[in-house]
Amino acid sequence: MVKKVKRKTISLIFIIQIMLILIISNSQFFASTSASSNNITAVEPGQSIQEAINNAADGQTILIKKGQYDIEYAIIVNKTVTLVGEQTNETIIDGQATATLILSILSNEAKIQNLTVRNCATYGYGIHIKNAKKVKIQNCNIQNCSKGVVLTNSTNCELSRNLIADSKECGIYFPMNSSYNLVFWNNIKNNSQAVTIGNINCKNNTFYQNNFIQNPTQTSGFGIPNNLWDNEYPAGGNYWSSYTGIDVKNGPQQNETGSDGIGDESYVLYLTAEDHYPLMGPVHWFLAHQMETSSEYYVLVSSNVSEASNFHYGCPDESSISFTLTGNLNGFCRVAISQQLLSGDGDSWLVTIGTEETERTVMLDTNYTYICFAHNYSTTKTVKIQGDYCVPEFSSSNMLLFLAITIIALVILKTAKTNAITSHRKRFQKA
Ligand SMILES: [Ca+2]
Repeated sequence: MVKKVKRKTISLIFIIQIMLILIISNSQFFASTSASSNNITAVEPGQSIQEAINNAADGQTILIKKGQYDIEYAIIVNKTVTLVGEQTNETIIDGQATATLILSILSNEAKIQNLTVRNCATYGYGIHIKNAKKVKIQNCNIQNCSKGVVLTNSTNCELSRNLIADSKECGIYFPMNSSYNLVFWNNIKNNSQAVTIGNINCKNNTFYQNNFIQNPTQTSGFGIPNNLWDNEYPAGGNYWSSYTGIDVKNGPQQNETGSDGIGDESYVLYLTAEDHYPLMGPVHWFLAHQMETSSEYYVLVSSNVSEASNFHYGCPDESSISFTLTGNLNGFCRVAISQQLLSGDGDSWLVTIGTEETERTVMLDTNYTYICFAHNYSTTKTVKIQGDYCVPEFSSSNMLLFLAITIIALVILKTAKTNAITSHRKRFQKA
């Protein structure tokens, strides 16, 4: 009898654990389906994005389906909502050269993701963040406006992974009182001026690991010197297509022998401002792994002569990443890997190009490992970088849940066993 109960309970533990594994592995699916019924509303071409915002509650996500949305007047985001396009290049909000503003962001912690915002009227703004904090603009294309993104009296906002291009006046504009904003991993391209900081009361905004490409004026305005144009060493500053320096030294002072993918001389901006660590090659960022919506892990590849593509994250089969380099292959490559994604024991990192192991230098800061190596090949090659540990399959919260369920199951087993022994004894005593 006791054995029977025990077997039954062990089966129960296994069933619970298998169910748990299935739930964890499908957690994103469950999250998205439950969210779609409660927290996500969708807008399709022909419907009004403004109406969806008006009907939304704070915290809601508005999914904008692929297609073109022509507008005449600004869409006003006055709630803490997330506007997310289905696909950046194919989800287009078009000002038809008549809208003087396309997206007006007035609310704290609003998020704009995966949208193309384009074609403002003369002197028009693409996105204007006004009197707001902690707004995020991510993975958007902002094109063909007079000013691409404007921040007025706004702090702690984040612009990342955007393309800001073809602005008649400037790509990013800080007219007044906007401080402590972060601008990183953006392509800022073909704008008359890339960044204009008009007022000295715009301070401590940090610009790093952006690609400033073919902007006739990279930076302008009296506020430029009050802001930060690099993220120290070894994270570095930005890629400037107009930088002409060389790279044969490394270290925080750039006085040690050997290149590191960072220009040996500062890039001098407007007035006294400098990017102390200009990158020698444009940065490509790859989303390597997404555990939960809040945990995204990136790898950045920067090369002075080659294009990186076909990115692959090898976990859990092996603790590695790989990518292909094409183009003129006689140059260097600098790879930044999130330490939460992939880490190594001290100097154990292994870099292979094709099948050959190559020399590399390894540097660390709080969040990233920076690996630099030269490549000197005439054909397209696959680069593989191997560390020791990759991000585990279960997040810590899931592990705790797993542990809790196991403990509960063990308690059930123990209770069932005790009950079985007690009833067996009672029956024995009666007999
Ligand atoms: Ca250097």
